[in-house]
Amino acid sequence: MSNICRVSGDPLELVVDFGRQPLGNGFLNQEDFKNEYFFNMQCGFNEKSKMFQLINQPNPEIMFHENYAFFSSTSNYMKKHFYNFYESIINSDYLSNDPFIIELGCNDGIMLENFANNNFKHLGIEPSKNVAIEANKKGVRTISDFFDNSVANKIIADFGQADCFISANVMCHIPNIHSVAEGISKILKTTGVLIFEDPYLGDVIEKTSYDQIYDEHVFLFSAHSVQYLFSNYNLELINLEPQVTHGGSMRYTLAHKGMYEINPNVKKYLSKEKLQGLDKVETFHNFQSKIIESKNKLLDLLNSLKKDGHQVFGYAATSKSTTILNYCGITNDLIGKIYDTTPIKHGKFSPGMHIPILNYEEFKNEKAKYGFLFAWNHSKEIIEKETHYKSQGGHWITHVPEVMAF
Ligand code: JHZ
Repeated sequence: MSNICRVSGDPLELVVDFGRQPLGNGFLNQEDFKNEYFFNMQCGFNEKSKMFQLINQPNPEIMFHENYAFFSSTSNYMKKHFYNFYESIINSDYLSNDPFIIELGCNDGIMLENFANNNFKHLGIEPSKNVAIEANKKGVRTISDFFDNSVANKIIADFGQADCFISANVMCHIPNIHSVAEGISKILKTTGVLIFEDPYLGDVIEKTSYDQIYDEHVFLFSAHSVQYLFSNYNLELINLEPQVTHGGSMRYTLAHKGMYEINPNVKKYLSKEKLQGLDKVETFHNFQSKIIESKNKLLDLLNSLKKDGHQVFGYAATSKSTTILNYCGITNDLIGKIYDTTPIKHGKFSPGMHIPILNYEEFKNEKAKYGFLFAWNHSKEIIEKETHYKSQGGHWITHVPEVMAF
């Protein structure tokens, strides 16, 4: 275990401790219970880099492999979001006449297929082989690799430099971020831009959405920490655009220093972050207290429902649910099953607490009156889809922005 900031190299201060946790996406069969992988999930903060991060993280090969359980295209809303993202790029001033777009962590091609379908020169880089195969099937040219500075050299030699290097919900997964940032700075043309989005630290603190923290998310970024990190490679923040996705994300645009005008949003969000205390370690000690409060309220609610004879089910076996279930110690007498749309998860059990994952098709026969909305970030889409459940007297439970049943 190393408690050194991955960005500044200074010591990290321990701010949040979740104890022993399994892999967020480690859905498993019964015969694998005895060999299940656990690690000590603690978070640290460093006031120099302003980077909130896991103190130790499992090796990438343990998390991202040929059986990786997350396929991006499970949400229609996200498909639309990535189409809009694509449109904003092609309508921007950043592209040359024959632009080359690279996406880091393209998953099953949910974003790049928009470029591929419209004949843009593109390349996806995706370490999980099974999802990379799906992307290639869709006509998205994808290589399966972990991107870093040396892979950047190879891509430049084979394909040339990029106009636009994009990534969504990926950068915050990468521990060797310096090598990635260095690779990006050289892969970008002089006029090239890096545009990426990830769950935003400001939203996580505001909503106490601590379930955004699990093995895969080694960092939770803010404008301050992104600015600090990329300034080492002469890349400057030129825009910040908040997104509603994943419970509150931020889209960061960076370019070689001095190439573009800086949007006023950069100043605005940096000031807002100072007011919120995202640059100060005390904020994160307070965050730990709020997490404990949220956990206690959730357990009170689930225990009182159990006492009243209710059987609660879970809706969507998200990675986030792994943190809630294991940190709160929610056993299958409190939540008996979880419905999910991803075939690879069906018939398996949730990491750590071993709650059975059922095919979403069976949800239509569900009679229970309380369901925990583990995909609270997709609540608009889900509530619209499941009006039937509510109209028959069903209630959703959430812990964001506070614990409640509605
Ligand atoms: P969702 C993943 O997190 C993992 P997760 C990863 N680390 C990351 O950063 C984000 O995504 C981007 C199910 N579902 O999107 C399908 C339903 O069953 O919140 C999936 O199993 N019904 C890469 O897992 C899971 O939810 C539905 O109607 O927390 C995906 O959950 C919907 C919308 C989803 O991401």
